[in-house]
Amino acid sequence: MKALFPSLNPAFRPFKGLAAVTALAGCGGPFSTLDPAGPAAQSIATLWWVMLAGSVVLFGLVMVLFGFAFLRRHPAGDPDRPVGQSFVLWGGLVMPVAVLSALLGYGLFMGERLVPRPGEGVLRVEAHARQWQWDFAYPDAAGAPGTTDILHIPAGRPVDIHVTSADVIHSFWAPRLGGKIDAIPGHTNVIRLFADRPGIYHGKCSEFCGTGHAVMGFTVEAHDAAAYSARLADPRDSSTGHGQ
Ligand SMILES: [Cu+2]
Repeated sequence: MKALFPSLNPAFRPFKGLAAVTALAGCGGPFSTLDPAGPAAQSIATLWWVMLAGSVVLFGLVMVLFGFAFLRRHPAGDPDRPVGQSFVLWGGLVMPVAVLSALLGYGLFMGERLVPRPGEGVLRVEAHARQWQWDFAYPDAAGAPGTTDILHIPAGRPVDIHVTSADVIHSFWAPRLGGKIDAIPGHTNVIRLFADRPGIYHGKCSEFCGTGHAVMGFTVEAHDAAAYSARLADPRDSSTGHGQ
């Protein structure tokens, strides 16, 4: 940094560390998409890294061409002849179309893999959003009481969350376990979660839904198979973890 910015005012030096911390703050923590705990979240993290690499490559190529445009001179003896038509064609059209098409194709391929499709062993859970909490129901576990703001899932097994809302639009998001999906009144959307290991994971409403939006969080508890059945059978689990 010192070689790049030799004249940096000493008054601004403390902010270099602050800028680095700010830039890296989103890379960790319980809501980090870059710390996946299952295959769906892993696909999203991989897609993010590929998109970042693609954008860095494209930015680098544009900067090279930008510098090249400054250094290039008019052909000798013909100052009126337009310069760089092929340069504009290849650098301004062909290159970005090729790079962006590759990224688009990869994004569509990865997005297709995240679509929940009927399959063996997929568990169904219902998530009902309302201002400002999440109610979960377990229709595949007969007699299991519902839970509020705590979602129980088995680890090592795909779980389809059928998401809807009782009032306004919310959005269901457990970043370490999968993507996000809107909770829409009168409509049900489905998203598939998968936790590799038992553990505690965190989720949030990710669509502004009113004054309580900031505390509209939930916890996902992933259990091994035996513990999952035991937890759902225990009525004391219908507890409230509102605001977590
Ligand atoms: Cu919200």
